[in-house]
Amino acid sequence: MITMKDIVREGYPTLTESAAPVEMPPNKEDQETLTDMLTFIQNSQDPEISEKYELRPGVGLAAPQLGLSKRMMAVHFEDLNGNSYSDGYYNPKIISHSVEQTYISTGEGCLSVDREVPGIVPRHMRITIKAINLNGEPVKLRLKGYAAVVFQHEIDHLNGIMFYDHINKNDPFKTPDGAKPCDITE
Ligand code: NB4
Ligand code: NI
Repeated sequence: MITMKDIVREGYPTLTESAAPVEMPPNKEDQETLTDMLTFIQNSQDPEISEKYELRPGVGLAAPQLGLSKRMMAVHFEDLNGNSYSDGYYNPKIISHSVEQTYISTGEGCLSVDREVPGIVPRHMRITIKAINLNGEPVKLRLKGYAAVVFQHEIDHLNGIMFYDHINKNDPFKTPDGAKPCDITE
């Protein structure tokens, strides 16, 4: 099973490189890795397992965080409307996005970053992605708000981008014009 010792931290080259596409159909090793990544996230949210194995909680993980420069990511979370997302994706691609932006009001963190980096991380409010899911099926997902933010954080890792690269250096808590937070219900 994946534990925190398998997650690389800042300075590890795969975190700032653009990852390579995964050959389709995915081979056994890639299927197992992506399945293990999804299991890690589920374990990290389980009070017993996360305590036993000292796992930091997460809602997503990307293969570059395991030192693997491959375009694979997994997510396991529920958005504010109770929609749950729990799957792995090969070669996810953002095919369109809104001009409107959003952000998590409390900022973002990352399992590969062992420090707090305060500030607003502007994200697209709506994105449409195409990908191959864990079962090998092509999927097209239209995502909004919190779900869109989680997928953007993971897809950024596939392009060597860290959440803090988006924070306004001069005014970290500046909210983008017209942007609304995605984690607070009106
Ligand atoms: C990825 C997220 C950072 C911002 C928002 C959040 C947590 C991560 C990083 C967007 C994506 C990991 C991957 C959480 C968390 C809420 C849901 C359910 C019950 C605890 C869990 C806690 F743990 N980020 N951690 N950071 N990343 N919400 N939740 N809760 O997931 O670095 O690239 O279990
Ligand atoms: Ni991250």
